[in-house]
Amino acid sequence: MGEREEREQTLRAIRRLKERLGCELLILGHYYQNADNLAVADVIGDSYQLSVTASRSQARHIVFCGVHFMAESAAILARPGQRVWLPERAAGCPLADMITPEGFREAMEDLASLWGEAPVPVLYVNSSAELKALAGEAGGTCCTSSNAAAIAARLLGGRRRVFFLPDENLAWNVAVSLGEPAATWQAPVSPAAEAGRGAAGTRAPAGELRALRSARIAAWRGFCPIHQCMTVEDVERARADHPGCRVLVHPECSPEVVRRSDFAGSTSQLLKEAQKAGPGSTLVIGTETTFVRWLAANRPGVAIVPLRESGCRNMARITPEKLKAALERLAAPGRPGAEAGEVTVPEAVRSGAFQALRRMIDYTEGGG
Ligand code: CIZ
Repeated sequence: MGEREEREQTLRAIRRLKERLGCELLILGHYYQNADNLAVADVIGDSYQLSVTASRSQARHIVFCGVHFMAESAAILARPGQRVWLPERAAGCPLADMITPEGFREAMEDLASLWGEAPVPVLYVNSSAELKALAGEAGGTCCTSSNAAAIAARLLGGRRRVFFLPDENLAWNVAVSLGEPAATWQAPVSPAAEAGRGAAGTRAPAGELRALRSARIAAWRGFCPIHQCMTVEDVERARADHPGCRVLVHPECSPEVVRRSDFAGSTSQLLKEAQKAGPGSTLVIGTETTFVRWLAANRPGVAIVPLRESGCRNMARITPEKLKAALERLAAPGRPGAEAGEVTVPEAVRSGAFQALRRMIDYTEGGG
């Protein structure tokens, strides 16, 4: 059997399983998923849209075609009795792994002493449930790239200083868009360690420390490898290769790349820009390649090309075969458990994490 025929067969099997499971099942597909998974998903969206959909769904089984933190967010927001499944456990997020609870606590304490007030943590949803719980318990909120600037503006307008984490580029891009002073937080080095390195005894050059003291936005030093690799040279090359093109990038790209682009926005905002583009126009898009190709396939008449080939390997782990296997386990008699890819969050973590996600949704939907 050819590859295409095999794929068609898998998709037919998925559709049969969906029919069997009926309204018990909801398949969520993130925009970075392969086109086959998106073709069988019930709802397609970015992580914010999908977490809101999950929170409103009545389905008993939510199968998340995305990465672990997204399924975890759905599990945090789930109603009693709802269960969330990830077809491949190893689908993680390197950015989410760039901050630990210890790092969070250390930075929060240090900023509180530098600023003379506790910062409000604004935690990107690309983070673990444990981090979300810490942010929620500290009075903070989650954000995504589609609402980060609005949430920061609201908090800063209430005269609070914010600590954005873990994506440094997003933090700086928000600060630039709001015209707010920002600085990246660095871990203090103990005097003993400094002495061992023969350094002068401060943790950062005095200028950097001054900048941090007067900043209203502090950033954690994390990055998304998919977007971090996009460069100013890529933008210049795109303009030379496609005269008259518009360059659209994701705000996880560096501020230099954003400054040289025509538009920066979240995945769903990039989609809207592509939908608005006139026939015959050319868009060069700096974000995850699978998504850019999906946009190109769904927007005939507009030339859409990636700024740079940069695919998310973790998203690609959720193949149609793995999705089919996950549905087979749900449709089989008996009760599937953790070994079948269930994503659960302990209650002690869930309550704080729920607060952080709920604040984001309330701020964004106008209820908070
Ligand atoms: O939050 C998401 O879904 C991602 C990964 C990016 C975005 O901009 O929506």
